Amino acid sequence: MKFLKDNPLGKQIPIRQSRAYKGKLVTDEGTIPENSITGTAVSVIGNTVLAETQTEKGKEFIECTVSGRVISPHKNSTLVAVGDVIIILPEESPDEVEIRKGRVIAVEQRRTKISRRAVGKSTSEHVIASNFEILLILASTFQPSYNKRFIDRLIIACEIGGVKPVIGLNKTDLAKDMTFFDEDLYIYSNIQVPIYYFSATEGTGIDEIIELTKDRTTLFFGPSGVGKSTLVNRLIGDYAQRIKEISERTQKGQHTTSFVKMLDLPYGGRIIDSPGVREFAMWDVDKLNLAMHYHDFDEYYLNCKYLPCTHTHEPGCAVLKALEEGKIDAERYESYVNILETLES
Ligand SMILES: Nc1nc2c(ncn2[C@@H]2O[C@H](COP(=O)(O)OP(=O)(O)OP(=O)(O)O)[C@@H](O)[C@H]2O)c(=O)[nH]1
Ligand SMILES: [Zn+2]
Repeated sequence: MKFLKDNPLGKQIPIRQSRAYKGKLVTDEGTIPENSITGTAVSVIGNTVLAETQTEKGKEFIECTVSGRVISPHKNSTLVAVGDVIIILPEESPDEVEIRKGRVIAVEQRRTKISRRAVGKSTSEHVIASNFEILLILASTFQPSYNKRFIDRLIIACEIGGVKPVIGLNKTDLAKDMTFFDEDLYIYSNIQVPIYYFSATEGTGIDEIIELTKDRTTLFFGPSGVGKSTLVNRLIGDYAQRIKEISERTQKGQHTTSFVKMLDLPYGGRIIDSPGVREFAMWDVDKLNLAMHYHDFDEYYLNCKYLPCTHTHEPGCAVLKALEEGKIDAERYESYVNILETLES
């Protein structure tokens, strides 16, 4: 317990360190028992975490519960997210059990992450996954068609979370004319977001996806129907099915049809597969710093006459001027205003 020194009453008052999180006690510090082990959360369903650890026998999965007291540096945030490095206290179990059980006692600081605002709660962070390098924003040419505002939100979340965004446009086999997409997505190459064109069913462009994901951890994210499962199966095949079965068996009774999970790639590296998502409420962005995440506005926003400027109605706004002159893409500006309107401060 930390104590506050030199308080006006002349005696020591303990600083409140603990926070409650869905019935669990979350604290900043504590002691880690010697027999604990370190693992990575590969799937999280409710209070059950499937963790992967390295033992002398190789890779081992441990089915963990999250209960009681958990030591975590993260405040108002998801307690355990896929990708988190966790400290586990394993239960005593006979050697022959297929999957040992344990309890999550601590979560380490996240190196990178993708977060959105938790549904219905404007003050808490929902971490979709952590400790990975690339976000592959999946889109398709057709059924469903993509939404650039959604893509823009994810690009901002990447910048905040320290992750590199990449766009993957699937179902190129359905497109008669790819020049439309080249032009429509041109703005992203301009702001250094690479675009990968591929067809998960035909196999075209898959070598480039393999090269991109090799020896790294990549989160696959996009709306339902873009072909995420088809792509994952093409890259991994049987292994994806096996991890799904293990997760479903150990985490029985829970809603297992759609959950975030980390999978090994047979050629090295890992992917984090996530269920189809359409909505993405911004986390950790406010009205005054939003424009800084639109790098195509970089040249202009510091030249506005009045600062701070929201670039919506202010006289002498350099962003509005650039928009009028066609130097800023109208859809990108619309997407900026669209996010701005959802922010409370
Ligand atoms: N023509 C074409 N169809 C594709 C391609 N990739 C996927 N599909 C089809 O698109 C549909 C959706 O594919 P899924 O892989 O199930 O999509 P998903 O993103 O996993 O969707 P959810 O499971 O709902 O999250 C299926 O009918 C696939 O066969 C592609 O490259 N070309
Ligand atoms: Zn302005």
